[in-house]
Amino acid sequence: MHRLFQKFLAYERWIGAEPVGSGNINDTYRVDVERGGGQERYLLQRLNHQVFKNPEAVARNIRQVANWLGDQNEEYPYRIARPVAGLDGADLQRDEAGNYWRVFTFLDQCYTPETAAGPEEAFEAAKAYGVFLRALRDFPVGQLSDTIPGFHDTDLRWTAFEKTLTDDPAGRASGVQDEIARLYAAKPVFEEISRLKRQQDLPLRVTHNDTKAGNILLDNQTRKVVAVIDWDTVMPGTVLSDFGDMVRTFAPDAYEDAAPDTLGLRESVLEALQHGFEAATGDFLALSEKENLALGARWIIGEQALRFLTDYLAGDVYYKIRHPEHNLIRAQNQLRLLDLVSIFYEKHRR
Ligand code: GN1
Ligand code: MG
Repeated sequence: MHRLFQKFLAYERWIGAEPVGSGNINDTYRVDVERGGGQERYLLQRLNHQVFKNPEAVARNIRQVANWLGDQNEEYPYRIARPVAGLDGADLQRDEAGNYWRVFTFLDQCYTPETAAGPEEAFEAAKAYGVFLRALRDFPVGQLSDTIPGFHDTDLRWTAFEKTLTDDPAGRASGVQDEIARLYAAKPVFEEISRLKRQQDLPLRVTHNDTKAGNILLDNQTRKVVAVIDWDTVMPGTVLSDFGDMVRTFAPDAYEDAAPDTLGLRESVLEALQHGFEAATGDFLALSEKENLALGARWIIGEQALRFLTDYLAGDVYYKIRHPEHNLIRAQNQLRLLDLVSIFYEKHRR
């Protein structure tokens, strides 16, 4: 690994590399080196080029967004994990096997709130994701590439699911009939999103598209937001999915791969997310966006169930798994969460 890192920076001594984070796609390491007489820490990451089929587009997007946010001063008060260019000037460097690697500055003394977040942290995190959207609201959206084409295209996701179901390459379809039925029961949510998009009721904005709890860094001491990280999917989209992914990952009382039957919804956290998000975005979002945040939450939870179940049926080709039923448990967990969130919004109709 040190040979690879040498393509990015000249240093005196390699101290070591440790895997960090809980990403399902890329491989991430913390690297310590001695450089210029002191110890320095970086983030080294292999970008999964099966998932991100155009790695250069990802790197270009991230550069542009980092430059833009870096220029925003108090409009964007958070730290930026900046891409570190290689010695040849390119952000991406290849290894012998053809993998793509990149380096970012490391943000130290932080933690991700994942399931431990209380309402205060959830409020801060939702505000930060909102400030991120706000600071990018005038960014020329056409300058960003779709790093994963059709990433939140609900029609495309359903087509992929139904094709995998028909092909049944792993012979798993007969065992998941209940989950399939539950997904079909949620289809009206997806259709409503499709309809809003078709009618162009949702402005196309620069969105983050992976606003999970694990992509917020909080300060170990102050518990305030230090940074919004993982910009691989920052691209044109709708804010509904950014709100939705927050609800999906902050509001449940356990991880997305926890046993579904004991999963609970933390209503105070969900409400804090709503308030935090509105505090940052209330002055620029369109009414069609504000009115459909709850729909966004149900959509993204349903979509995630669909994606996990598709991957289970496909034989686990997309997400990293730790055991054969991992994707199935994840799908069941998301289906259960969808029920809980739908009941919540039914109760608290605005
Ligand atoms: C993946 O790798 P990570 O954790 O950043 C996925 C997200 C999913 C998430 C589910 C590019 O994100 O869309 O919501 O797993 N990223 C991609 O945990 O597919
Ligand atoms: Mg990600």
